[in-house]
Amino acid sequence: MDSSKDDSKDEAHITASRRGFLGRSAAMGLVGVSLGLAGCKEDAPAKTASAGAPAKGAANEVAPGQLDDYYAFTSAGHGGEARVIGLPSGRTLKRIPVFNIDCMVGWGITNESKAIMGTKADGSLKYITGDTHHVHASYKDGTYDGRFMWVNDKIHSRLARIRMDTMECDKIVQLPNVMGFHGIFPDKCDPVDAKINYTTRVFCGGEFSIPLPNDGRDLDDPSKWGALFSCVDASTMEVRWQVRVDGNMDLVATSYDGKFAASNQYNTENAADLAGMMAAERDACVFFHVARIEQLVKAGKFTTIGASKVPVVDGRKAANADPATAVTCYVPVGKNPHGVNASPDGKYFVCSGKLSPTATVIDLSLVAQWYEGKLKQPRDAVVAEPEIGLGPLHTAFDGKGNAYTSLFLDSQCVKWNVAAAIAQFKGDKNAKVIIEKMDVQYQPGHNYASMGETKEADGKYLNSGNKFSKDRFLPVGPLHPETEQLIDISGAKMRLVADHTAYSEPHDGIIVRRDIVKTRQIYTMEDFPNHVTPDNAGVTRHGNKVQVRLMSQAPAYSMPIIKVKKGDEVTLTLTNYDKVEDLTHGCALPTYNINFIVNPQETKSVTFKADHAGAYWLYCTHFCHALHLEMRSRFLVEA
Ligand code: CUK
Ligand code: CUA
Ligand code: CA
Repeated sequence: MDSSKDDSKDEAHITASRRGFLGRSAAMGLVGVSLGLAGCKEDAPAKTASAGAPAKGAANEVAPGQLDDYYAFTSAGHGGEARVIGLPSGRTLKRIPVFNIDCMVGWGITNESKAIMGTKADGSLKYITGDTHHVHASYKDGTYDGRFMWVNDKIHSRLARIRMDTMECDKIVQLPNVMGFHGIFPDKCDPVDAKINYTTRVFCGGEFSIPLPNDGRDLDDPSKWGALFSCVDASTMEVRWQVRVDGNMDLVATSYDGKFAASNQYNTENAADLAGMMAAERDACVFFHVARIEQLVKAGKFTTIGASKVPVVDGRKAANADPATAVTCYVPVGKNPHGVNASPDGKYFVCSGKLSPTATVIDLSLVAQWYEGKLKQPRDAVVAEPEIGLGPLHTAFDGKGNAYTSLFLDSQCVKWNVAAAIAQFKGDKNAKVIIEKMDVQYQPGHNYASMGETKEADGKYLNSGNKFSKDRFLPVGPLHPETEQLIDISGAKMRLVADHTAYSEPHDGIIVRRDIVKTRQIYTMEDFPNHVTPDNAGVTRHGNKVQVRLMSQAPAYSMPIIKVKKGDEVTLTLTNYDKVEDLTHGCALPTYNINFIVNPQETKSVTFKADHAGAYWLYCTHFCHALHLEMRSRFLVEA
């Protein structure tokens, strides 16, 4: 069944928001949009699902016992984690805690995870919240190499790295002097040494302007505030350098040759309020010349900000007017753009207008020409600007020359042809730019295609991450889940093949072919320096500091009785001696907030004060054996 145009009520709402959007000033338009959403909720029939029933013999069918073809790695918004989903089935495979506390695995509870997350002087976590928007993986030869993923934290401006073999976070770094760290993208090649054809840098866009340094100065004068673009070393996870820009930075994209990173800017006005941020007719996509920035850093031509030692290069417009020395190039794009995406042929970046119904196509070779003094104006690097629909946000690619842009206000996905858009821009009136518009349910944010951000874009699936599911699922109280809609893009027409629920609120994600991901099933005990051995297992005391070294092997812990004294500072270390795949044990200690798991051959530890006298059953939480319930020890705290 075709998914389009059979929900008249929703159509009425879309028309209303269209009117609201176009018929008044831009500011009023936004008000119209939000009213439109509220109205829509009341209008929508609660019990009948609307358009878009999957075709018979659904293309997402993965029979019981069969494995998916793709992994989707997604962000989780203010849930603070990352997620792993199998596609096309939509099966949730894993939640990877990153900036959030997760008592299933003990993330934020064990000493090892706390060390990664960062602690205060008293050992408690520095932050317990996170806001992840963008997940991107490491590259080699223009495609994923299965080593790492990175995810941003918008609240506290942190970048986390996730190992793809264990799918666990192993490092987190905080960006100095940055607030609202939003877009990220790994580089795909070194800008100077083409032999380094793999990811060695991760670029991070800072969205909010703040006083630099943010120590109480200039509070009443936002015109003095600024935003920084940061480069993080992919292996050490240290911040290498930063660039101060005019305006803000939203999303980030990188070129396949490593020469450029770019970020779209919706606030070139440098405004501090809504009306001001929408004042200009055009905003920009700022292109960073990576090699020149690193030359300046090497030559010592940088400043530092406050207590941070990270080199900061000036990328503001006034300092970068001369193409011969510039490190930034501001290419004008449609009003308040959202999203910048690189086409898999390596030629173009596409910025969506958000407040303009257009997408701006920028030719990277022309940006390079501007830097060489061969192009008059940065705006001459724009080679197409097709009208594609209302509220365009993010663009995905199929590797066959087509782009798929999410249209938030129209609740649609528009498929358009990049070459046709360029021809139309040059004056070809017969160019057929828009190929198809498909309704999605509803208000899409990010979309992403299978392998779409690599040279191996395969044009099989597109995921539309929709911000409102409304009537698509059983209601579960005031907060509905979101919809991830899987669209088959392999044929001439787009075909909706599945609705998957998503717990609020994922933003960006990537779809990776399963053969690229090589996971590890059993840890190596020696990789944990604190692993417990039969020789050092037991209880040892130094003053009031007590080490409890415990081993697990189904269905028992190595000590049936553990005795400490009230007031002791206890460090409990647990090594899982089971070697069978998936034979994981848990460790919970009532009253003391201890709750974590140890996978086969893994070691974890916790430190706590034994401040309550009594008997506490230390028990296994993870079903491991027929005698799982019997797997417990007496933890005795003497008064
Ligand atoms: S942003 Cu979420 S819909 Cu943070 Cu990538 Cu566009
Ligand atoms: Cu060990 Cu359950
Ligand atoms: Ca603007």
